[in-house]
Amino acid sequence: MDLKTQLKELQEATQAQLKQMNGNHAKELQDLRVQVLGKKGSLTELLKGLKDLSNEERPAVGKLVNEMRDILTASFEEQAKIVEAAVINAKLEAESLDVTLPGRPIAAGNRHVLTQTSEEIEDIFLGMGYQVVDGFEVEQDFYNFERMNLPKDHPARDMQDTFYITEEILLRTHTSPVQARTMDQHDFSKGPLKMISPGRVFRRDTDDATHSHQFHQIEGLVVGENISMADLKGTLELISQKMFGAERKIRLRPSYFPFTEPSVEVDVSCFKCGGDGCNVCKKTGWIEILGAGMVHPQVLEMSGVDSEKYSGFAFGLGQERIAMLRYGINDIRGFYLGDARFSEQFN
Ligand code: FA5
Repeated sequence: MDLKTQLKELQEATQAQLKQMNGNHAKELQDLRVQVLGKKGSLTELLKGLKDLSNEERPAVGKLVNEMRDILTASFEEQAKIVEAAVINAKLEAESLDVTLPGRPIAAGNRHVLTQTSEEIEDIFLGMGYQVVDGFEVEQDFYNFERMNLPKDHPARDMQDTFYITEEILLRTHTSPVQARTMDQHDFSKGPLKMISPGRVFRRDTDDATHSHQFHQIEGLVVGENISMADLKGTLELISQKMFGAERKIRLRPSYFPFTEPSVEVDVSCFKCGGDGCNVCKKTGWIEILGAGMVHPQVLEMSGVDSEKYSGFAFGLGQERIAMLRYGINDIRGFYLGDARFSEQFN
């Protein structure tokens, strides 16, 4: 085969190979360029044949070789552009956003079941003209105990094992100190005091299914003229019916708190069995929900309230207890784990 034909064939074969290359062949393109146009490539190899040509033929074929090199170089450049564009397009396609796709839903949280419970109870009391008051979680021994008629060394302090910060400062063991603080502020000549105070309290209790070292209470206090035990009973009956169903009854049992006299434990008729006895009410037909009583005259007097003229009732309910009964939650620790699967059930 003469040199001209070999050159022609090399051109055709190279261009045919180039045509097939796309974005996946960037490396092959480079290899082929070296193979054909490189220092030790096919074209250089063919050029060695020039020396065998006659003096007349050599210039024409030499010119042809140069033209061929230009043509092939141009072909390589053209194909390199195509391959490069294909590589860029493939990248863009892989990274591109389809703005017509529906958005991913953002997981919305919901209010904690304890927050829901306290807001529901707050709503009921706000509807009856109560104010909602905040208290201090870090409290003085003075308000937590002494103003609640529990002087130092009073044996009833043992009922509320306490986290002390100093001898005089502690984490409050109940929401009752808010009673003293609000009575101190209230002007009784302008009307009765009606308040509730929800919040967190702390006790050195051992955690188990029904006890936690921190839990939530809602304190209630009404002080005015002619406030009687009947008012307390009516109020508690109403709250029980709102929280546990219209047919609920309540029962008051004698109890003891140093800051109320008389004191009662309040039971609500079982919402599961209606009072016949079941596993929820431990076969008694009744479920204990809170402690309450008539405010002790001593507690009124310590706030400068005339106990001859004014009387009042107070109650303190455990929020976890109410939520556990309502929703059939059998372990109090579930409230504090921060597990979304727990919270989602009460959405
Ligand atoms: C009191 O704390 C009184 N201050 C309540 C009170 C207020 C009585 C006003 C009279 C007048 P007690 O210690 O029983 O009472 O607690 C009230 C409620 O808190 C209990 O019925 C219970 O539901 C809840 N509770 C008590 N200890 C724990 C605990 N460790 N974990 C979870 N809940 C608790």
